[in-house]
Amino acid sequence: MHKFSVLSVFTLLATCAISPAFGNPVDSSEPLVEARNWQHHGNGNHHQGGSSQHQSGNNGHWSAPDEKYFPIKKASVALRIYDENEVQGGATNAVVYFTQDYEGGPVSIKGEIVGLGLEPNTERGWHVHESGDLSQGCAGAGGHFNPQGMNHGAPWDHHRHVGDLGNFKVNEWGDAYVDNIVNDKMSLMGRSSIVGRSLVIHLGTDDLGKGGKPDSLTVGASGGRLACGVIGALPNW
Ligand SMILES: [Cu+2]
Ligand SMILES: [Zn+2]
Repeated sequence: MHKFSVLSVFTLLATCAISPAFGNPVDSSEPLVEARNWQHHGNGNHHQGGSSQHQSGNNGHWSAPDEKYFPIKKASVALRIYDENEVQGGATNAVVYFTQDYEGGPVSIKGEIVGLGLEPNTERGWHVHESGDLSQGCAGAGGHFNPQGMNHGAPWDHHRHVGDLGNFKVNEWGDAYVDNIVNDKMSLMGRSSIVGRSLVIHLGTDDLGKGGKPDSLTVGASGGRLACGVIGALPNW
């Protein structure tokens, strides 16, 4: 009995000594919570009113504002016609959109490749090229985007460049409308990200690597570069 009461005195003292130590983290966490709430309010008031309010209720942490930007789910490219004498490029109405619903998922492509004066009733090659520097025109786009070090191929080949999109069909008026194109090699984030690289529209038809020409296995013998643009990120809403 005597032993127990000594023990309980010790326990009592120990508890008193420890409890202020427990108090500290609780006190210091208060400003953190305030900062988080402030972050949500700032975001909600300036940009998205209702939906952000809803998210802060569900999450209550930093990730809600990030979801507007990460992962990147949408990107677009406005195409410009370049020629040797006009490095700035001529604006067109041609635009292509890329969407990726989740990281690691396929990229869907749709767009209106119009106003480029394409030869009617043909197929024309297009690819994502490795560089986004078009200060010297489409030549600055470099080679096909090829982070896996493979030969050029068709978009349905396993062995191909990540940037290989094959050909699109040009209608009788010289325009092309592409939709529901799905590519499972390219991405909008990570090692295979096409954001910040360029989309190039060619004057010739891509032989998909099977033409046996000197440049079939590098560029599909697609001919010169008619138009190009830098693929840029879009916010998720
Ligand atoms: Cu190309
Ligand atoms: Zn290629």
